[in-house]
Amino acid sequence: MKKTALVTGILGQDGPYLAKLLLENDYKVFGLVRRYSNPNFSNLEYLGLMNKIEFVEGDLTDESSLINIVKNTRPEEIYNLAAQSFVGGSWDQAKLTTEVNAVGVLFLLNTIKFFSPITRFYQASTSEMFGLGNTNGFQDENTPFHPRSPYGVSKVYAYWMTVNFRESFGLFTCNGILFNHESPIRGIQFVTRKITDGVARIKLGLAKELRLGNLESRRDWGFAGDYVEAMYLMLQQKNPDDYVVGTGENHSVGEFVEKAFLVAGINDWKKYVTIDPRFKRPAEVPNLKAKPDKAQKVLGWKKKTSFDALVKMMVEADLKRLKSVKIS
Ligand code: NAP
Ligand code: F7E
Repeated sequence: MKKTALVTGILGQDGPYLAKLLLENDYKVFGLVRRYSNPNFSNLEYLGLMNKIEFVEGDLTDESSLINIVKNTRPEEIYNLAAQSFVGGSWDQAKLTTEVNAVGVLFLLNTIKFFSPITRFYQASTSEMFGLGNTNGFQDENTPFHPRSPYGVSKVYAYWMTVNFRESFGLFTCNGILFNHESPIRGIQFVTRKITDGVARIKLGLAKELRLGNLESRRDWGFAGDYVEAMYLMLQQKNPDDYVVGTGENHSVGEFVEKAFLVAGINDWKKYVTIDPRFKRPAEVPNLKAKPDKAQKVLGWKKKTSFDALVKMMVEADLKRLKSVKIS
């Protein structure tokens, strides 16, 4: 018998990479999609996964839709990847961010508790919860939370609810505290993809400049394809627990920009970059760097893709995509 998993956020960045891994492990994968007039399946198409997922319609803000889905599909594992995940937009849409990222997780946990208590649950927690909690060094499972955005605050609520349902009701619930992870299907608003798309456009003569905000902040960037393995491994353990997942090294936004221009063969990147205050945040998270020792020791997880390889992969993918659009 195939194992079954429900993946929320199946159309985002991580959903397709996780679905690919689950399918390779012979799972039947249900993917939760919101109702749209014109849904966008391009990320699943990019990984060649169309027709391999069974779609179920629902929304994290609608508890009855979640109950229906869980009762009908009885998944052994639920990976909750759905979120309003853009930090920069979370100040202007704080209520929506809270409803999806915090209350939506409570709905899912209640659904599991009442209708499928044997289901194992993965919550997509984030390094944004650390915020200012230890900005000089690294962050691990013992670092205090000090979120700096409505997004970070909403994720702290979901983190503790996930822990609380484990401690209160004995459910198998895990938090993966993942640091930034990127790929060629990263959303275009996030800084890495905005940079690699912008660089490719400049290289191909489709744009003259790239407008960015704070170039100083430092992130621990890894490849999404590596990180979904850690999600999967968490739900295969004997006991549920919470894990920090990252590469253990970080770089500034400016370093990412410089490297991306170099991949495209452009040395004088400063000629093309304009600082635009519109892209600066009311409160910034200046410095994130993971100490993923626990994930390495308990899960046996390790990053496979280097920073340089990640930047190269993303720039080359955007060049290829834009060239094909230009010709047709
Ligand atoms: P993403 O590309 O923004 O995907 C998020 C998905 O959530 C989208 O497919 C979106 O659906 C869906 N969604 C939004 N609101 C929903 C709702 N009300 N009901 C159902 N689905 C909804 O995010 P990602 O980069 O794949 O990240 C996956 C998860 O990991 C998120 O929870 C994020 O907060 C968390 N996380 C990400 C990172 C990272 O660096 N990528 C790091 C730590 C944690 P539509 O496609 O319909 O818009
Ligand atoms: O910003 C700076 C910005 O939007 C990274 C999400 O997946 O990872 C992501 O959140 C940094 C910040 O990601 C621009 O100020 C400069 O310091 O790519 P980002 P994020 O905020 O780190 C975490 C782990 C998540 O959980 C989130 O869901 O880059 N920055 N200039 C800029 N950022 C953007 N977006 N656009 C700029 O023009």
